[in-house]
Amino acid sequence: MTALNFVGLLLARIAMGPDPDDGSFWMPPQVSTVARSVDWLFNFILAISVFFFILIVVVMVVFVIKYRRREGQQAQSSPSHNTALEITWTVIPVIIVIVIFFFGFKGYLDMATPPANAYEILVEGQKWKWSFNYPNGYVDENLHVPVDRPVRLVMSSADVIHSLYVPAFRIKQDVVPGRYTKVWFEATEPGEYDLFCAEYCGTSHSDMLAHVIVHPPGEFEIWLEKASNFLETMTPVDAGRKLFQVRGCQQCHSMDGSAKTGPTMLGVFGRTENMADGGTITVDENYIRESILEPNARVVAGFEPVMPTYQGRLKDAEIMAIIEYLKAPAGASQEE
Ligand code: HEC
Ligand SMILES: [Cu+2]
Repeated sequence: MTALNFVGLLLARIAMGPDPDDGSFWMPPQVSTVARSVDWLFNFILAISVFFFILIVVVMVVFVIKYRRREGQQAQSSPSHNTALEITWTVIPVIIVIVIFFFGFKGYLDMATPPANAYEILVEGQKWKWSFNYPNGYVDENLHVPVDRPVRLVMSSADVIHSLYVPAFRIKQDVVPGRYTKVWFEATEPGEYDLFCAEYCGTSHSDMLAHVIVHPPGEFEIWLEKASNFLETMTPVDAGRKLFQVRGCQQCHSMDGSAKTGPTMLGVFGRTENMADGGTITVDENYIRESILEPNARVVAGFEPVMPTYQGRLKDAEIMAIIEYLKAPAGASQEE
């Protein structure tokens, strides 16, 4: 974005004025039960900082001018001590800091303690894709939730540290390999919101995006039911294409012949591949299955062994669908 564009956008934004649905000038809309108190504390700290910044700078400038060194005047030795002044500038900040701590800690406790009846969704971060695992086993690339119902996310990472961030909900939580982290929220307004990875996690970190879809009352269950049936309602090739996209394969494997982090999947089936150990293989169903479940068993020459295992994460029927997709002629593969 050029500087001029940016200024243009900024002016347009100011001209539009405040729009409650759209958030404030620098804040996204408030769409969770905690958003209001987070913003309140943020604005409180901001106001205090602005107040003291102006106070200190103004006093500094006044003093610099008033007490500057002048021709023919002797510098005076400064008084060593002013008890009243020192107590004042200690006590006032202590009180402010205690108030900030009180509201910050109270907000933290609210955000760290999910209600017992929260709906649980398992989240997995991997380079560079989020997967959201619903209680019936269905996995989606976006976070779908019902409105006005507490939702708890239990999160882990397949590789490096990621961080789940939903600005409209004012929640952010690291997602760490080898342990589970949790975060919860209750969405207050149906709609579609952004979800980001907020921890730099490598080459395509900035592509690690998803949507949060907050469903109006009653519609979440209908969506889940319909979405979960994709293996029955789609052809294996279509289901495989969906899985290839939703489960993050396409972040590392292109369908256009170019190599990314992993080899291209264009025409992979039947291809003769040189392996890192010097041997060769011909790609068939069993080899693809092995590559998905034990990616490091045989590594393709020229690539790093960085593919995460999908053991326990993809069902047999899903692996079958992916194989069918990779077998399909290029035309079928390239369709969106
Ligand atoms: C983080 C990047 C990454 C992700 C995500 C990933 N892969 Fe891979 N994949 C690789 C790399 C790198 C290789 C080559 C090294 C190796 O063989 O382990 C590879 C190898 C393969 C191979 C063997 C290819 C050949 O030419 O012999 C297949 C098949 C494969 N992946 C399928 C998949 C599928 C299906 C998914 C999704 C379910 C997936 N990969 C997800 C990085 C990834
Ligand atoms: Cu990430």
